[in-house]
Amino acid sequence: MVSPNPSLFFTLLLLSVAVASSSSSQPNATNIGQGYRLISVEEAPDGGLIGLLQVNKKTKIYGPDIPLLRFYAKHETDNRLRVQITDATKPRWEVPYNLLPREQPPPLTQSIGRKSIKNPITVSEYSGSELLLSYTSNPFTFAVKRKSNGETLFDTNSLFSSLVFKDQYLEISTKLPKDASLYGLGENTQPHGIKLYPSDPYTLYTTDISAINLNADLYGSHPVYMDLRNNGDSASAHAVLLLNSNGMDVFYKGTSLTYKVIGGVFDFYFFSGPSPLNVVDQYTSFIGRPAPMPYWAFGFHQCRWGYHNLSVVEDVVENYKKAQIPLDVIWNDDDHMDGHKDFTLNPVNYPRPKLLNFLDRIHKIGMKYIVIIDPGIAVNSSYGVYQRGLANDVFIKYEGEPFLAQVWPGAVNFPDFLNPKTVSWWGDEVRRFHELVPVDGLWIDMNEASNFCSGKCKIPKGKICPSGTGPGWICCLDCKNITKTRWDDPPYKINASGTQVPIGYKTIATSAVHYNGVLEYDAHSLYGFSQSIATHKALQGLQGKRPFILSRSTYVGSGKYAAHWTGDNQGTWENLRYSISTMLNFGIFGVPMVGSDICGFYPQPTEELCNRWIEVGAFYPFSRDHANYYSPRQELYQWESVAQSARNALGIRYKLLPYLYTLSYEAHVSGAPIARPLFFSFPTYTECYGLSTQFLLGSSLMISPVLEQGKIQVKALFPPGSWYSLLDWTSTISSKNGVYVTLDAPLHVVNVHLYQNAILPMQRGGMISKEARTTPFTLIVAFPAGATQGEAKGNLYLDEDEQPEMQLGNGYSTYVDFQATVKQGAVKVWSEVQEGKFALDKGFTIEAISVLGLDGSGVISEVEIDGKPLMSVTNATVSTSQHVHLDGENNGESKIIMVGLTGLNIPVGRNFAMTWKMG
Ligand code: MIG
Repeated sequence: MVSPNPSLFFTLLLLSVAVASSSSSQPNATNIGQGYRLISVEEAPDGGLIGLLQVNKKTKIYGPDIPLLRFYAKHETDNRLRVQITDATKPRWEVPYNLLPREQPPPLTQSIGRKSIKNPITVSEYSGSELLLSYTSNPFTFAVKRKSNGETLFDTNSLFSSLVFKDQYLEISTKLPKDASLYGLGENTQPHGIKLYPSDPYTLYTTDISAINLNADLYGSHPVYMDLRNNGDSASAHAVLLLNSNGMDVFYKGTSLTYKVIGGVFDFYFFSGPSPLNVVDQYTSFIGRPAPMPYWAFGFHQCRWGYHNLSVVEDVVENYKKAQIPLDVIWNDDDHMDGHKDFTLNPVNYPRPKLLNFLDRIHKIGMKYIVIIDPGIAVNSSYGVYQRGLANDVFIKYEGEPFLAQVWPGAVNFPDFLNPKTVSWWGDEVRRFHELVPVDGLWIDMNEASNFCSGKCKIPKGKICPSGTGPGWICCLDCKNITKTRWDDPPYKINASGTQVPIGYKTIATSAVHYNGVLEYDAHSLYGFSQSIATHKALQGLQGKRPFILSRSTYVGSGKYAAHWTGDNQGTWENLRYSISTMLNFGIFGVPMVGSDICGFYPQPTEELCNRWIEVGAFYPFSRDHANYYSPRQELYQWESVAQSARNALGIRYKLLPYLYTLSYEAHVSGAPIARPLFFSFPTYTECYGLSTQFLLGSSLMISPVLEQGKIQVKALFPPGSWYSLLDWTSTISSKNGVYVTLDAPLHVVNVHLYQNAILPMQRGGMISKEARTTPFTLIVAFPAGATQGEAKGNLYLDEDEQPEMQLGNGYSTYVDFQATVKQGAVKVWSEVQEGKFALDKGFTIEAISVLGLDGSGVISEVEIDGKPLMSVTNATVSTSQHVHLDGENNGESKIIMVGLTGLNIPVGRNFAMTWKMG
């Protein structure tokens, strides 16, 4: 041994001091071992690959190394590769297979690889799909390549970090090319917009800290990212999921990404894309397709904390009507409850007979009613829900007793949704409540889970804890910190709450125990997910309807059961901007039904901000105005100017409902997000990779809102091609290479543009979705501006929207493909209908068709429908108009023609074809 050079030693010492005093107080966690070596490998009985890994040199940092690991890889489909690394000798915690159904790896008893590795530097390959796996033996590293273009997607062969696998600390890194654009890793509020920014750790651990905390571990956990790379003329996207529910820090440094996870296993799933839509399709086919949503869920929702009694609620509904602002769903926060207890009604403020009468009235016109439920069940011997819970032994335990916490009703216990008995008890409580109050959906809040206390608590003797709002959130139980176990005080501290608080802070103690001995330490981030599944099951069992659930906490797979809102935001311009990025991320997470509290939760928005917010919020997939107890009232009618903006923006939304609903069908069958970043439609157009101030609904409708105070113009990016303004269809912007254009945007105006090659089905709109959906359709057909050749496509899905399934083939749905072509002046617009019976029975008709972007003099001839002259159709009229078309790049102007056909009466449920000639 050479003794260290004293001056070098001194420098090292200084360095380590510098590291220790930097933002993280942890020891520098890189290079803490020398990794593992592959000692044997063989083909698994299921066609996968199994290898054994032996640790190279043991270290004690963060606990002893697990000496022998099993490495398992499998091409599960042509576009999905799984790579799992776990202890070779005993099972470790994994996301339960019943919560997230998926293939099981071979049992560990089969893991003794027989073919021993002779040459320690072999690079071997395991192929079989678009994703190629290669690995090195010593140190063991693996890489995933795309077969078709040789691109390396993931590569753990890193100079600065080797594979580390301890009981409570797992580390692995991948290299990334400098120009990769990454999206995902949430839930967090990203000040830099949707594209991940090399910065602080992205910490994933479900936590009730308000959404105003930037870059912190918010309500949900989604350890998945999409990586989009541009190769000049083409681009390709893939996704990487680390299926692990333990707390983790993910460090994205631009050219590398390092996972530091405090438990479970490495279970990577690679999805090959190559388009962003392919990626979400592959991802949701694995984690579960987004839940079907009832039609009314796309209407506007009004909520608030602090509707003190039923008259206030009735008044809100009445005022929406008076102000002629659409409203589908009215919500109650915990104000309807008796002493803040779940599944109860306050007999004074929400007397049941009056509430039932109110619900009867609103249900008759098609409106819906949703209330909140918190997971904490009041500890109260005269409360039936609690009594039955105790009798069925449904609660999470600590030292053999139900774990005691405090939320709004005071002392509470938390149901353990991993326990099948809890799931049936919960179903029964939901059913009983539904008999008491026929709610149309449930809002599950505080399910991170949120607790006003920390540690082990007792009900204080001789002290009455306040319940409810105000002082209700101050912990009043007698609590002791729990630090004695390694679950409460793990060796590696994730950046919990953005400040490295203990992981049991204001939640369930991490040494508490679930069903079958599962530790809260492992299952923490699954709480809201497991509650969503139980609630979904409960609601589905009632009346056989399509459930609507809104959940604050989410995990991988939550979208199959629930919608999500982004939690407690602020009424500020920054928060309006952040809402777009979070919404777009949730589309990638497979939770497309998402929105933020419109006008902000707290504090009070300015009037101008609320105007602009409804102009964005009218295009959130889930569109709800919600406010805090302590905020002044902020229903859209509270300001005349906001009411006007709401009438305009929600007016557009209600005309677009058939489009939104069709998008929700696409989401359900293929995972396609409803609200999407622009790069989903323009993956090779790098200018839009980080764009977070505009977004698309579906593939073709672009929203370019005002997001800054005092602005009456907005500078918007228009990707290559032609765009038509929805305001009047007459202004067009087009460019060959994409262009920024400054648009007028007075206070009441939000700019929405339709892209070329699209056919948009619209209806007349209305005040309630139920009535809007019976109105006749107009088809907007958008060709490339002035092109002599072009085509356009669109589709429409209709069904009996409260049936549990959303699919064709059930006898209560219709699907229509709309198509159009223009070729040397000959225009054809037609439809191909599948299962037209539903649309015919309902009497849906098309009353008008507008065709945009045509070339010619404006005179048209030989108009025919289904081979007969149009004039034989009563009331049909044909009009043409000339419009100025702006070439955004050359500031040139040209004329284009719009053809309008009105007075039509074409059944949606039957194929039609319409043709004419442009003069
Ligand atoms: O600690 O139910 O995010 O939307 O109004 C607050 C009261 C509890 C948090 C939710 C918010 C809701 C509030 N809840």
